[in-house]
Amino acid sequence: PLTIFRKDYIAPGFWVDTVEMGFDLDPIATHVATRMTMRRNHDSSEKNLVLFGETIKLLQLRMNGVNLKKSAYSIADGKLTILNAPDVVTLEIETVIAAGKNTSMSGLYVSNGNFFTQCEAEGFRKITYYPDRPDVMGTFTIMLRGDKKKYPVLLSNGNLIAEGDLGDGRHYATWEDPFKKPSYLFALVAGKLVCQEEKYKLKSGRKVLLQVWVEAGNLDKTQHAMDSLKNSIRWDEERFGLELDLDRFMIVATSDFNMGAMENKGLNIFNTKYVLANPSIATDVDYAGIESVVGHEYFHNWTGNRVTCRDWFQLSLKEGLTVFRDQEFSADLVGTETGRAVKRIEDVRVLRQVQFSEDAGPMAHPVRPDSFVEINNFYTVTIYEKGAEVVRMYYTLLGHDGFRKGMDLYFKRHDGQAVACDDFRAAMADSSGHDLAQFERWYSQAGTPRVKAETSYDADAKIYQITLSQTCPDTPGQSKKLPFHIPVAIGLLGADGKDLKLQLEGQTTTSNNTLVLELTAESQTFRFTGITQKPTPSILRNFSAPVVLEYAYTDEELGHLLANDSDPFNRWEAGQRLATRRLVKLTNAVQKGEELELDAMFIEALRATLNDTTLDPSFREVVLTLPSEAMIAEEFAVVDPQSIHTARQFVRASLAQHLKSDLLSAYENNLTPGKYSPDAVSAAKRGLKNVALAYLLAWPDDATFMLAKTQFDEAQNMTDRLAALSGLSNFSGSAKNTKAAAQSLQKFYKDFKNEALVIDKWFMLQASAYTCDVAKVRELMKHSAFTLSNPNRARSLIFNFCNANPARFHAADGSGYALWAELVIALNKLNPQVAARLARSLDRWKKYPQNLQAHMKAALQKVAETKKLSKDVLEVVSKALA
Ligand code: B3K
Ligand code: ZN
Repeated sequence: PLTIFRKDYIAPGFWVDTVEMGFDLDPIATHVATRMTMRRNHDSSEKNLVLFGETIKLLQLRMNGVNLKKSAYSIADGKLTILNAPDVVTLEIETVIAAGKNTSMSGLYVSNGNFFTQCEAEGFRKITYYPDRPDVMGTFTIMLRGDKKKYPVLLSNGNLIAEGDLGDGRHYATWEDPFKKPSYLFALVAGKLVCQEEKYKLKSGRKVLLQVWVEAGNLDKTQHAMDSLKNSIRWDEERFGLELDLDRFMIVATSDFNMGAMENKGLNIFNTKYVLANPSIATDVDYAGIESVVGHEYFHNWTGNRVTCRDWFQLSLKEGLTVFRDQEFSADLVGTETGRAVKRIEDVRVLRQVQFSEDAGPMAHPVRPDSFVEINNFYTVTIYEKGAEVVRMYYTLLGHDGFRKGMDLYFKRHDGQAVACDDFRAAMADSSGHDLAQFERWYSQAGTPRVKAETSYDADAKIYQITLSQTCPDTPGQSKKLPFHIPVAIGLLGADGKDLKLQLEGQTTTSNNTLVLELTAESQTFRFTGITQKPTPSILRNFSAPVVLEYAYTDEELGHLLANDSDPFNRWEAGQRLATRRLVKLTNAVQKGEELELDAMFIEALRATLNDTTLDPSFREVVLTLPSEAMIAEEFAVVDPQSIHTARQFVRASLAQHLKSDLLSAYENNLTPGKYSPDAVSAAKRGLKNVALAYLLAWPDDATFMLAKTQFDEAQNMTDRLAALSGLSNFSGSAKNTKAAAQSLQKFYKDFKNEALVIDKWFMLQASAYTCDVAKVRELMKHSAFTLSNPNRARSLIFNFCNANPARFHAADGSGYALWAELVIALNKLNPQVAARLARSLDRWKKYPQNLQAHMKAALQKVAETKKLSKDVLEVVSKALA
């Protein structure tokens, strides 16, 4: 398939001014009539008028009032090219779409009898022929026509300017979006929906209409999304001075959606998973997820919609920045310093576990890629989460106010434009005077940099010296990386655990706690003066850069940091380092058949944290949570998933055994009786209590079993119910109790069989349990509630098994990979985007032992050789095999 290169960017040959469209909605054949006015871009080397179109039938094409003869244009490879078009053009196009048969969930499609669209990145071309690229922006007026009974609600972007009856059982609605936008932000929704709505007063006093649209029966689950939307609007006003620019803002939920949500102008379309919540179906994690995704899509209204991307290589311009904004939004809403740190820890966990792994695999790409085959494959953790880290580094380098000035300049310069990552960097540099030239490499070079620290202390001179050196591994197509501009936030702890005063030799700036060092060379030495005792360094505070930090800490130093560091992130990090060290050693011991033992130092360090009631429960929870099996795998050149699992289970059981009474008290002391509330304080208590419960079940007896069983039976909310069920379904105790656990699982299904999002959890929980092997997955696939064609359901069972149950997925006989290949091939026919996501589960196949590699390679080849493979899947598997 064709590779598209960033260097080949050419400005569009024609601009679009206005677009008028009429839709006659019908699942079998939706007719779309489009009229658009265009004018030549004299600055472009593209002389032809080029439109894109895919999977649609062209009925008519008129230019400036005249039907175009077949000889006046050509259609090939998804492009319609009109030769010798005049400078000013009105095009009229009539197309037909078989929306009811569109299982790709891109373009116009039908879900539960309702129409939805998904146009990012290139779905609009499945609706009409159009210059479907983000740098072409037009003003859209949309008329929707459809059966009154089947499609009582007709929605599109912007403002409703007319509606009425058509007399033939149909009705119409006309929508006008006052802002020019690229086609990827177009949306329509039509069908049977109901809404919760509210008039909301902006800071400026202007009133706007907010709506959350769902299927009938779900109106008891929209309040949290509405609250999150109002919080988002207020936060963007307060933190960035950005106001909602529309009179009406709508969120619509659909259960068939390829990703989380989509920021279409004024008409955000959401996966139900990120809208619907009430205490009986949603967990604390779900509530937090809804808040952050509602925020994310809302924040796109400025970072993405008002200022958009020139081309898809610049995707991180809007995604990295908007993820940074939603992370800050969630952190600000929690409010406390520890709350912020815990949010940071959760975000860094995802980055390390998923993005670092992507960066080390065959799909590694820079934050601003140089090429792609299928753009939908590049909505990645690198573009999103690493992109957010890159934005966060500006924030760290320029400070709170400096960053805000940069944002202000960015909007001042680029409102209404389609721009590039370099334009954002220029705004940050020009507004602050900070030299950010070398910072460009964060956009152009892939791979996770490694920063090595070495220290020495000169007691006589009272100088503490730290040498930082950086390297970055080769990635596909890139070797010999140049040094990055890396902010390294550092503090030095004295023996009493307090921060020492920092003064860099030859510099005037001092700090009572943290200084940000700027590492720009391959290796640099920094000298702190006036240091009267040998300190313990706290390096990369708050994870100031997306790098791997290597420093030869002793266990004593880590214990000191875990007990005292004023930077809660590094306090947590110290605990993780202690744990990782032990997990690696124990994994090796498992492989050698040696006896396993957990040392007292580690157990006591965790006991102290668990019992320290001055610490926020959410912080104690994250310290107590061991690195995941996937994180431990990253420590090995050759990964042995079974041994990792055994070692980790051993550590969990040992901790449970030694900390039993402490865990029981943590459980008892963090109950949240009374009415459920998803607020941070109650959620933190539930989190700690449920982590304690999970540990207790790792060293089970009848009493802990009963504790879990009772929690399950009597739970007043989904957080507690699911946590108990998860503990029970991972339970390995007496036969009688195991049977009771299985009954709980059945009861859960019966109680919630009409709540799709809960049934997703039911599949998810089973798929990721160690008790679930390949045969069990196959059995679950036959369950009447399972279907591959709903992405949420496919993800809940299949993706969770392939990605979150490594010890079972990597079965020695290769049966996990055979299942994977079968499902990638099946999904490829239905939904290439979802198939390509699943295809990535074998990315890291070269990290496994020879026998597993052979099975994985065979599975990859089987997929690669499949006929009619989408370019989505083809790109992923061919890069893996390259
Ligand atoms: N911008 C969309 C993602 C579109 C994915 C297209 N395959 C959601 C978001 O990032 O907010
Ligand atoms: Zn986004």
